[in-house]
Amino acid sequence: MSDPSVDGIPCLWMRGGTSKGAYFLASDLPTDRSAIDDMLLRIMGSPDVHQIDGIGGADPLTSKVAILSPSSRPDADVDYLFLQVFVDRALVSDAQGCGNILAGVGPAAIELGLVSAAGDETHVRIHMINTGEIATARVSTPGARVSYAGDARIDGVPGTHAAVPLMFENIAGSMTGALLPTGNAVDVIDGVPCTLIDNGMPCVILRASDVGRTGMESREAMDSDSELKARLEAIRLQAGPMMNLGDVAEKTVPKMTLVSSPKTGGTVSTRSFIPHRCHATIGIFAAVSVATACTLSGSPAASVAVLPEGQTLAVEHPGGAAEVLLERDHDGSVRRAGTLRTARKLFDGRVYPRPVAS
Ligand code: NQM
Repeated sequence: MSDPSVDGIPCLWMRGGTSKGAYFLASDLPTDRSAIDDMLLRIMGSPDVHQIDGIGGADPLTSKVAILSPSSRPDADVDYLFLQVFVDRALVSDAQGCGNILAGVGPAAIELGLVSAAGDETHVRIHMINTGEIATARVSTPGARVSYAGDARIDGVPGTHAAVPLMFENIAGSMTGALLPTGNAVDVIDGVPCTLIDNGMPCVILRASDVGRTGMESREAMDSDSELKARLEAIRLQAGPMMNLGDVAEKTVPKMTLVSSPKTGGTVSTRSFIPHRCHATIGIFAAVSVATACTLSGSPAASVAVLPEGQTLAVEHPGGAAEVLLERDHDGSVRRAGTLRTARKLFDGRVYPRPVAS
């Protein structure tokens, strides 16, 4: 019988948007979820703040996994399960999706032979198992091969790459059952007005000024602000059950996002906690949820946002801004959302999990 620690497992290491992760075929992994989780911890090098004995990058943004398989649904081409491998704890969570890692799924599905390239641009319909929803990615495939070269630029990633436009439909209530799981645009928790919202990602959105911050603090300043983090965690633990997420002490949702007025001509400025570290940019579904909150009159986000004339909202973050397209119905509700990402294949080979006994 083959021993993965000795023989290795096929693995693509890719950047998806502003995150990095390991992309696997489900057929190359154990079938049992707890065996998968155990193996992923040993692949990433968790639990260890440095992930020194694994391929994880010692940051939640680079300790991510996509597992791909042939689609189980007629309206999709590929199934994508996202798993967040905790850095410093022996935990693997499927309690959220990831729109940045999603950007690599279309290219990876073609590279791994799950989807055939069709013309210069291949549309890949992705069933996101975590939320049960479908995303469509457009992948550049000149000559029937994935091309990562192009002139698209996203903030948080140096240089330019092939664009991977992503579109989402019906993502409201992705994990909580409703866009506003409490039915309110504003709930007050520990005296702080918050919007508990889920348009692709469960998020708690509050004004930075309501917790005594400007919202322009750097990622590093936010990460060392233990007083703020304790306050946000206390709000988050109360918001979890209110959002139908149960006890969220060991979950990566809801995300906590501080909003303030835009500083560089965008719609709103953010600092997003995912949930215990400040994001270097912002998650894609988190950005869609924040952008949606900006359209809810009376909400903390709407009170600081500057809404554009058109459908594209720029969600500012510590590394620039993420552009979110919101297509709204006559009643103002969001029908479709989208964004533009890039992705790149970084390494294609075999990965060797730490042996079980060591
Ligand atoms: O919200 C980080 C990321 C994410 C998630 C996180 C994401 C999303 O930037 O769709 O992309 O929220 O943990 O990879």
